[in-house]
Order: sequence, then C-alpha cells, then structure tokens
Amino acid sequence: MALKVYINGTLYDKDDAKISVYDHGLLYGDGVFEGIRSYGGKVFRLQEPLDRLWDSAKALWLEIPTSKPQMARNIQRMLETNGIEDGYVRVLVTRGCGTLGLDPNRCTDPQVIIIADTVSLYPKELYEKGLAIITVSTVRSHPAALSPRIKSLNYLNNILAKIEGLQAGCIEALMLNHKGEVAECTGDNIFLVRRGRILTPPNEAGILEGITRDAVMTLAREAGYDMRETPLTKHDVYIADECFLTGTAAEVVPVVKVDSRTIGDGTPGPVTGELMQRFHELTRS
Ligand code: PXG
Repeated sequence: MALKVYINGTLYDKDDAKISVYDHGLLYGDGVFEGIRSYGGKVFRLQEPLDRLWDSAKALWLEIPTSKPQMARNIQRMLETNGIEDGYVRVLVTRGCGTLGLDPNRCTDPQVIIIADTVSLYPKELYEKGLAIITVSTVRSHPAALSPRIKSLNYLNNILAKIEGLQAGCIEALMLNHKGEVAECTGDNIFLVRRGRILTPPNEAGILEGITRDAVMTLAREAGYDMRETPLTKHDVYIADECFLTGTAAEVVPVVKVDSRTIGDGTPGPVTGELMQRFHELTRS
C-alpha cells in the first residue's frame, strides 16, 4: 500500500501528493516546517514542535489555517494510517498559491502538509564509531537578518554548509556565527564535554533552539552533570574531551574528529555514551 500524505485535509498517495508551482513555498521558500519523532507509534514531545511551528509562522505573518489540537490529531492519524511506529513526521505550512511576485497578500490558500515516514540520517555504524566533521566557511545566518530560530522552508544557509562539508568528505558540517563563535551543525545542535562539564552554545549564538538539545540538557542535569550554555570557539571544540550532536532525526550522535583534530581518544566518550543511553530510555520507555 502506498504511503499516504496529508494535504489540507485530503490524503493522497505519495506519488500523487503535489503542490502547485505557483505556491510561494516553492517560488520563494515562503513557509515553515517542523520535524517530529514518533516512538512506538506515539509522538515524542508534540507540544514543543507545534509551538515552534506556530512561532515560526508568526514571525512570517503566516496564519496557519488550523488549530494546534487539530494539527496534533492529524499528525497522530497520519502515523496510524501509514502504520508508522518509530518514524519521523514532517509538517509543512506553505504560503500557498500566489502570483509571480513576492507579495504574500496575493496568496490565498496556505497549504498544510503532513508526511509521516521513517528516517535514518546517519548510517548506524557512525553511532558506534562517531562522525568526522569539518568547520565550513558558510557563516550561520546573522540573527538580525533572518533569525535562525525560524524554521523556514528556506534552508539555503544550511544547505550551502552541508555541501561544503560533503565536498570535504564529511557527512556533517560545523557552522560558526558572524562573531566567529561556534553556532551549530547544518541540522543538529552541538555539545562538548570538558573536564566533566557539558557545554553547548547559548541561543544568543544564533542557533535553532533544538528540542532534542533541550531534552538532552535536562537529561544531563538530572544525571548530575554541570551543564552550561556558554559561547564556544573552535579552539574549545579541538580541546574537548568529547563532542556530540543532537537533533530530532539524528537523536544523539558522537563526533570523534573535527577539522582533522582527534577529539579525546578518537572514540565516543563515556559521557556521550551515557546520554545516548538516557535519551534512548527517555524515548523508548
Ligand atoms: N539546528 C538546525 C539548524 C536544525 O535544522 C536542529 C538544530 C535540531 O533541532 P531539533 O529540534 O530537531 O532537536 C535542527 C533540526 C535533517 C534535518 O534532515 C534537520 C532539521 C531540519 C531539517 C532537516 O537533518 N532540523
């Protein structure tokens, strides 16, 4: 049976789920999205991504033509319809069809799209061996230009960084902000471990406030770690004992090499391992 995709209340077979070429989501990247995880058929922390979706839309003057409870019901319904247990739900709201011109007021019908599918971001072995990443020259969007807190359909900043990383043979890329501080990776937040302390850049570094980041910070504190949000430099990364990334799709993934510098002893460290385990328990119990 073909996977079903939700568009504005109607379910389409995956191959027939299509959006107009006049949709400003395509013409201008004018729209917002969220990624939501399900474990055992149940959505993990639904409220936070829904709040973030509505916040992102608000920043774009985009009115989502449904309510949060209705969206929640439709997300759950799409998981059930497609028989997805451990999956990934992509929710998009586009500005809708308009004319060939930027003016969003000429768009009349925002499109609400829900795709419930499975995801595997990095090969399984990288969770055991760790990733090698590289710092790229693409600077994270200046918060005064386009807030990195908005999860918009325009992901070019991150895509350029991703391409730079891939061209250097790295599956993930580290982005600095306009001040030269560590910001985040292209689709994941970054954490360091140094002398028993866990460190991650603060929101002011110009990052997406990751929901996984938030969950991992709480887990770290519950486990008794000194967990700090603090500005970080590349040097801090190079001299860290451990490094790991967090994201809805990636969950918690160790990093063992940055810019050809070996992190710690070159294998995923014990603190990373403990947090991976705790995150697994949180999501699967
Ligand atoms: N930073 C950025 C720039 C992101 O896009 C995260 C951090 C992690 O946030 P969450 O809330 O997921 O813990 C994201 C996540 C992908 C992909 O394919 C990831 C994201 C968006 C689109 C695609 O890896 N966002």
